[in-house]
Amino acid sequence: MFFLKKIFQKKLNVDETEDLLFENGVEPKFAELIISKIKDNTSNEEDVKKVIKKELLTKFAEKKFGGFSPQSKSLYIIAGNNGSGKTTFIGKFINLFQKNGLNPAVIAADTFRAAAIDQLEHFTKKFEVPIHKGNNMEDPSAVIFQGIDKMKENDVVIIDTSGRQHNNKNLMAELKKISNIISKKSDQFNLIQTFLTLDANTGLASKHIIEGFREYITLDGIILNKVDSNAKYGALLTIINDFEIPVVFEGYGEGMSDLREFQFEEYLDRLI
Ligand SMILES: Nc1nc2c(ncn2[C@@H]2O[C@H](COP(=O)(O)OP(=O)(O)OP(=O)(O)O)[C@@H](O)[C@H]2O)c(=O)[nH]1
Ligand SMILES: [Mg+2]
Repeated sequence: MFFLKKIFQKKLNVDETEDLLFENGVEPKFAELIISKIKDNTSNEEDVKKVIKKELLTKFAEKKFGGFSPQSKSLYIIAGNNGSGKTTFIGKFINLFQKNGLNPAVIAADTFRAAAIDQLEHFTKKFEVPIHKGNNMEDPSAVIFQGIDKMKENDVVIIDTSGRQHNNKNLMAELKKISNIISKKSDQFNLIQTFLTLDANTGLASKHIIEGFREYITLDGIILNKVDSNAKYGALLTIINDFEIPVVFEGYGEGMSDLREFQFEEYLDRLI
């Protein structure tokens, strides 16, 4: 992050600049674009920043970002790789809905690990929101089906799913089943969305994760977590470029307020 400052302060040459950009998750084609702008405007860091920002803002002008508006009768499925920050995001998400005067409820569809439910319950107790949980090893779809019926009084239903690798066919099929079950309840909701959580440290490998999940379910938004701890923030340029899935939120810490709606220009300000 803030790579231009490093390039100017340390007076990096082209090779060193390239290395720095790659370490930040910037893929070669964007690194080339950035380096060409640095070469054209060697004198002033602020000017270079403006030129690069302008170029990227123009390039991504058609893309959709953020666009989140809390509303009643909505359901969110939170899916993603192991440890990508699903459950923590749900804590932050509950907080956000409550701040907007809505009363969310949670379904714990991760029935594989008791610890996963404990972790989620920590948040539901903290915010005093209802949680529906199944028994150990119960079919997550069945848990969700029952949970939705129990939560008719709640404005928002948030579903925590177990971590899964995108190339695990059984677990991905299970996710598809979850998605199908929920579509049977669609008359109860005005909005049903599936968010994919990504760990910012995953960098460009996130492309494969997105592709893997997309093979099985429709993804309505990306949540990029752990941007506070990451050295690969630049990979988001590629994710935005290659997919038509809006990046909706960024998680930037473990605290319940460490969540912001994604804004592309702010992102560029932090990255460059
Ligand atoms: N620094 C930082 N840590 C985070 C962030 N989000 C989550 N974490 C941490 O990352 C670890 C994994 O987060 P979880 O929320 O448990 O991830 P998960 O996707 O639910 O994990 P599984 O259910 O095991 O697949 C925890 O130690 C969190 O505290 C973030 O935005 N920044
Ligand atoms: Mg979890």
